[in-house]
Amino acid sequence: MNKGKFITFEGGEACGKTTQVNKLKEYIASLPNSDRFLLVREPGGTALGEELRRLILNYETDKPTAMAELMMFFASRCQLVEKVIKPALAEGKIVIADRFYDSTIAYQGEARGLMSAEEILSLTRLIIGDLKPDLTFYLKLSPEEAFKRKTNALPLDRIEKEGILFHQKVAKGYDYIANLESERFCVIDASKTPDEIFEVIKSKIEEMM
Ligand code: T5A
Repeated sequence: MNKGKFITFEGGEACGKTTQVNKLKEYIASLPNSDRFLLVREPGGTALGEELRRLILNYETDKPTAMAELMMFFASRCQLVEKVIKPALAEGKIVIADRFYDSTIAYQGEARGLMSAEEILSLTRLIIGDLKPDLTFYLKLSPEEAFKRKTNALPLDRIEKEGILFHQKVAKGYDYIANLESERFCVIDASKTPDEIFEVIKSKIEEMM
């Protein structure tokens, strides 16, 4: 039985997740109970997960098939959940993850066209059990706007290099799951300034605590 809380950040490329997670890190550091928080990222967050991240995002020699890619994301997630997230939640920590299974629904499910959101959710339950975020911040930004932000950020990884159509499907996948599990979603207009976005995030987290 979880005693802690599980918060995730989601959104398409360049929606500003890293910017917000960094702001949150600074805010948490200023709190008297900062050791109650744990920040992780996906793919990654464990030694094996970080190796998988390098392979998933930058391995060009023998590109994974869509299904192989899906399984690599799940391998990284499984390691992170069992070794880091579940133990931390059992200790009563607030775990904050930069991406989780909603990314798989949007990228592999919808954009790669591998399977439906419902099938990804079933697979998720099979692999990591019934762990589900208590709160998900979805930073919603149009792919067109995201592409403008990306022009200065080089080099791009394998997934970032996919075209606009792919990223439009990613957005569709996010909208679908945000609607399906609306009780845990906080949808934020990511075209606002970083400070405006952070105010929403901070007040939601304070409310939850
Ligand atoms: N993936 C991941 C899957 O396909 N399936 C999965 O199951 C999982 C878990 C992960 C990749 O893997 C894929 C998704 C990803 O393609 P990543 O490094 O985590 O790779 O990639 P992203 O999360 O996309 O990281 P990015 O750095 O691309 O985007 P961020 O973190 O959303 O954006 P950020 O904060 O770095 O900002 C991007 C730019 O925008 C500016 C920033 O200064 C920066 O230049 N910016 C703003 N500009 C204007 N207004 C704002 N509010 C701004 N906020 C930031």
